[in-house]
Amino acid sequence: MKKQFLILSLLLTTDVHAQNDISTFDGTFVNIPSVKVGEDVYSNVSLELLEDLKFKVNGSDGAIKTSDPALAEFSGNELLIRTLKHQELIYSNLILKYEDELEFSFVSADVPLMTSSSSFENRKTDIWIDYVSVRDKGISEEISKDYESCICEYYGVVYADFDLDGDDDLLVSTVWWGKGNLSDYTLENYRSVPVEMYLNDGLGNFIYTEDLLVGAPPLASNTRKAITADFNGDIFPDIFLAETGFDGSPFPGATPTLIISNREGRYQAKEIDEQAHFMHGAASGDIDSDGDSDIVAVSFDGILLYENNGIGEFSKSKINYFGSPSGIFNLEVFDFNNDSHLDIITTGHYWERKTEIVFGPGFITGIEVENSDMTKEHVVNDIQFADLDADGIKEIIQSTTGGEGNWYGGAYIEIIYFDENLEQSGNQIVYQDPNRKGPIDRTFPKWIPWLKIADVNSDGKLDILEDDRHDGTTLINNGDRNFALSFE
Ligand SMILES: [Ca+2]
Ligand SMILES: [Ca+2]
Ligand SMILES: [Ca+2]
Ligand SMILES: [Ca+2]
Repeated sequence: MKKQFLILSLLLTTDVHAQNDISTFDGTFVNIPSVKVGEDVYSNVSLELLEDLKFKVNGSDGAIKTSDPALAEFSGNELLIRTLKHQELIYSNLILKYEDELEFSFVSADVPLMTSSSSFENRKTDIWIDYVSVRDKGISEEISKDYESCICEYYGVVYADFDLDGDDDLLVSTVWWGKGNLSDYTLENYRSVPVEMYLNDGLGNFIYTEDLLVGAPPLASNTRKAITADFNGDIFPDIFLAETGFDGSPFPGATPTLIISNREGRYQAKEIDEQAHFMHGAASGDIDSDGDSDIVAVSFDGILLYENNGIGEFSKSKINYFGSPSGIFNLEVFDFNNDSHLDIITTGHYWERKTEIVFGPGFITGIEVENSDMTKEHVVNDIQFADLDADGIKEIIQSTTGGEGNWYGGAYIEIIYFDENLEQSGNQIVYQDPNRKGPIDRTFPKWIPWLKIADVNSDGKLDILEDDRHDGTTLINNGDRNFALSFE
């Protein structure tokens, strides 16, 4: 009996440690590790469920005075519980109204969009927007003035439910290009620029906000790719920016930026690497299968692995397989061979280095991907994976543009087919415009930085879209590997 009790209390202790920083509901009791009441924070507040969605305070471990953020907040009238785990279900923004005699009644709660540990999965969203028009004009003019920048193009766009109200919000990270004609693009003039957060009002409008940020918006240095996953395991989606820094000789690089949530769902920048890297791409996923989201990044210093300890602290190593990173500029992390281990897919200057799929968990073997003759001299900007022809095998869908001699000239979309043994079985160029013009104030969408795979006409078949809706490049999947091109 005694022994059983010991085991039970050990289990409970372990459980409390593991669940330490998340509010839970076990069907009877709500446990909230920290509740802010005025200037006090109460720890381990327990509420018992009574009838009719009423709760009664069951006890707590007492209060300390602290300005630390807390998981819940009591205003005197209402108790706001920001996140709550009940078995596998997650609720957010729970509001309980104070009745009296330490009793509360349930008012409302949200169900947040789920965040995968895979940044590739987190690229998927119902939203399809024009990158430039979604930005708040006042804010882009202010940044443009304060930072002497045209901010005429950008690649850092993340869709995530930052306020956990069930719809995707946006984070946009622009780049500094001076006046835009490169006349003033020097290391001396070069600036980092603030990121912009927009909340979805549920009606398709994106409202600029700094309310979810601790202090001023973080500055970013030429963000080439922005990714999202919940790196610290608190349900709020976090952001990692792969930044190149000044994009010219001597390529000094930049320290990569993590924008991470606290207990109140407010965000701040955190340095996870004191070394500057010229980082052109990144993706995240649970590379080491320990339950958290690790980051793989391509840099001039190699293909880097930032291994997460579960609370958003990372240790860096290099993935030796790739050797010199020369020619590699973009990557994704995806389980290509369906063995439930994530694989790393690298690409970039195809003529220098072919696209490679390197298999996890060991990352000691890989296969090369053959481009069609038309795209062998190209830069591969983005790779997507989807089963477009419904044969149960995923295709690679890639966006390419001109390489040496015709840098970033033209836009192309190519599908690469594989058979059941993962042998490459065909290439298909589904879109090509070598002279694509695009708007005069931007260098894209002359080329296509990001693709989007979605069933845009709701016929059950996945279509290929340009992620930036400005031109709205659309390839409607008619089945049988037949695609019809249109523009929104
Ligand atoms: Ca939202
Ligand atoms: Ca988080
Ligand atoms: Ca991991
Ligand atoms: Ca795999």
